[in-house]
Amino acid sequence: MEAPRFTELPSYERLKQLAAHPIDLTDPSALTPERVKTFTAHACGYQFLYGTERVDAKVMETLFALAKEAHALEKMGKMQAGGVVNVIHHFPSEERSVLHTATRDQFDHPQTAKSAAAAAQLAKHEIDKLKSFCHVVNHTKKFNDLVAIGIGGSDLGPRAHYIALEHLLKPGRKVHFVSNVDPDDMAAALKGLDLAKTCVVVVSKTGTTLETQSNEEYARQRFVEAGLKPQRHFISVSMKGSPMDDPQRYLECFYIWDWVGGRYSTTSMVGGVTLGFAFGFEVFVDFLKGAHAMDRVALSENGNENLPLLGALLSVWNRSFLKYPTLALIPYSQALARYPAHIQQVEMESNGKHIDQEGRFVDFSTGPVIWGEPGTNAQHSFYQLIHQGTDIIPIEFIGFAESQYGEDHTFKGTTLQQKLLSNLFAQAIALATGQKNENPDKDFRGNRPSHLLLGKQLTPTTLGALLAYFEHKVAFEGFIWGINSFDQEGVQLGKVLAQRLIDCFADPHKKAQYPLGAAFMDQLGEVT
Ligand code: G6Q
Repeated sequence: MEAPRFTELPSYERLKQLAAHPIDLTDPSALTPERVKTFTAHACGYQFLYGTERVDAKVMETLFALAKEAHALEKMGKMQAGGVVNVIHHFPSEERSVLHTATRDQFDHPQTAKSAAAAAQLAKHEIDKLKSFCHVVNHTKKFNDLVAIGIGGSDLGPRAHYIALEHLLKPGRKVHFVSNVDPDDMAAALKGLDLAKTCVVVVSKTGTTLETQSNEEYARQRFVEAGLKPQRHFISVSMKGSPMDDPQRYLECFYIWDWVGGRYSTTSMVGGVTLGFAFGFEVFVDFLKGAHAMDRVALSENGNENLPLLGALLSVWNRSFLKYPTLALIPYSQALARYPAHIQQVEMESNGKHIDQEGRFVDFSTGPVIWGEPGTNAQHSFYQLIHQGTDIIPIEFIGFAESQYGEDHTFKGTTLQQKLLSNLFAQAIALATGQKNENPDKDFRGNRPSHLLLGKQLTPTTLGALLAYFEHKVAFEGFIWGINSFDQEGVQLGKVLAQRLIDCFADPHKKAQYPLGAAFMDQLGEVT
């Protein structure tokens, strides 16, 4: 029997009606201190404040009913137990388990389901290999620098999380990321490096991504030119049996598996090698612990604790019922400067889908556009549109009570950290309540929703929990919309056409077979 469409779920119509008259946050009696307290949930060291969203108790109750009707929690349970959730019924599809949770299911309450336990065992083997690798690097002092080559899911997560923990860098270590096939990316990364003391990790799940292969060959050539043997400096992270699973070419081969999606791979060796090298093995383990704790929370039936489910429900409310097309992710934390880019991929590649899991074209809007920059910088650039523009942009804020370095300065009676937090809280309030003014240019309409994930400090553990929060939030959205959040067919067409153009560059005679591409290529000759 076919699953009902999202729009056929019993609570859908009720939510549509409720969305016609959401709470007016500009009413002075609406956003009270009591409301802020009531609409707060907490787990894994985070307070989740959503009193500034356009929801009331009735809306929340109905959203939870919607999640129940969509079997969201059962689907999360099935996913973490190794069930085949990456599937489109009635059509050929990837038909796989989705078990990034197994990569960190190494601690308390491990999954007992057979496939999940077997996956966790495989992951453990790689974690043990990483431990030895980190030990050797520490004791031989062989490498100071690591060049990490990879793209998409093999780059964004490791890069964002490396930046997030840079304050913990081991003395003398540094990581340089190369993703773009633009030759300037590699040239800039290698500039000034002592290659004799440099390790290169090539990360590609498939081992066949052209950008990554091209960059690897470029880097290998530079090592050869410097009189060094690349196989003593290069390590790979890839699937068993891929072209990069080759001990002749690599000092070490780490493995991932088809049940870890690229954008969900940060807690596998895709992120592990980079984070372990940079910060030490123990830091990586703490990161895994944090992610695992949030994995457990995502299975909880307690709506006041299950932050990923709560985040997803607010997302579904804003997207499907209030019809807001984008969501800004604004961390008030410089360490999370690249986080929006990573979560942008996690959300947009997962939920940018136009069919549901039954293969039917959807009659509702799926994943929002995700974008963002760190606050307070963002306040001095695009916040004008957020406060007074004609589109309403919901915001997901992230903030921390304490800084990472623990160093600060008092200026005009307050610390920088206090100023940072004041700005964060003020924005959430100002966006919600607005401010009336007779001068329309100074009038703020308010009712611009946001919620805030507030933690004590950004540490390896809270960072792991944050990552898993977003991964599961995105998965819950997909479960509720009834779409497959785990494939990415949408990126294939562009890749295929790019290859046809690459073939035309290699053999200009082929241009005749691809006149449209040739028309673009011909313009190169017109550039002066
Ligand atoms: C992520 C995507 C995609 C992928 C890259 C790199 O979920 O599948 O971003 O990670 O295309 O792929 P490889 O790791 O196979 O090189």
